[in-house]
Amino acid sequence: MQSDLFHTSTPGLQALPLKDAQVSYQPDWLSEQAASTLITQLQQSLPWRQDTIKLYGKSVSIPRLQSWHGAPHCEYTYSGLRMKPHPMPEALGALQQRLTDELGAPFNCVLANWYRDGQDGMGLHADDEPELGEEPVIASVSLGAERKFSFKHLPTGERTDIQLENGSLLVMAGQTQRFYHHGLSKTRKIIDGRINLTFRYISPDLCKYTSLSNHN
Ligand SMILES: O=C(O)CCC(=O)C(=O)O
Repeated sequence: MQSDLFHTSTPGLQALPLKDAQVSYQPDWLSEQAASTLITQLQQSLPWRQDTIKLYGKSVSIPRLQSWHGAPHCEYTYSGLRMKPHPMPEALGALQQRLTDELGAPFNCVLANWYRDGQDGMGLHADDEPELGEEPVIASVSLGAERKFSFKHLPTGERTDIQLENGSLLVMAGQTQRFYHHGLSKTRKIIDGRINLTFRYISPDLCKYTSLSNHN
């Protein structure tokens, strides 16, 4: 369980009022300038791919590009897709170190998602793969176009939407993955791109498990 280590009192991070969850948000974790420079750099340098996953028995292309980076043991599986990590690029390693220092929680891998425009998105899901352990701390950095991010409270179906701004940090911890699904809805109104970086920690002891979760 990582949440005991997580600094909820980190200056700049504000707790969001979501019951049964530990979610906090900082709109300006990176300056606008730093976020704009970084998105261009990552678009040009990461080994982006559009993967195909099995969903309810059918092969479908996921509606975004992605790139998985981290320590060599950090293999990650979702919806039948097994990803071997690329090495952590310097720019992402620097963000990972800053998050570890500020939040007091360890991180050793990152999933980069590139939503090319509003018609790319991610279906509702929980980051509850066994290799992430119980009560994972997930630190999510947003670059580029502002997008609506939704939480669905599983016991009641209640939805909470928040706007994820350029340069923002969203942290999900505690029982968030147990009580909520989260996702990024599609919209025709946005034509600009967005990159999201979700930093996670995979324990070397847990990475042998295979994930059961399904999302597109
Ligand atoms: O793009 C986002 O903000 C969400 C990414 C996400 O939910 C995930 O990587 O599991």
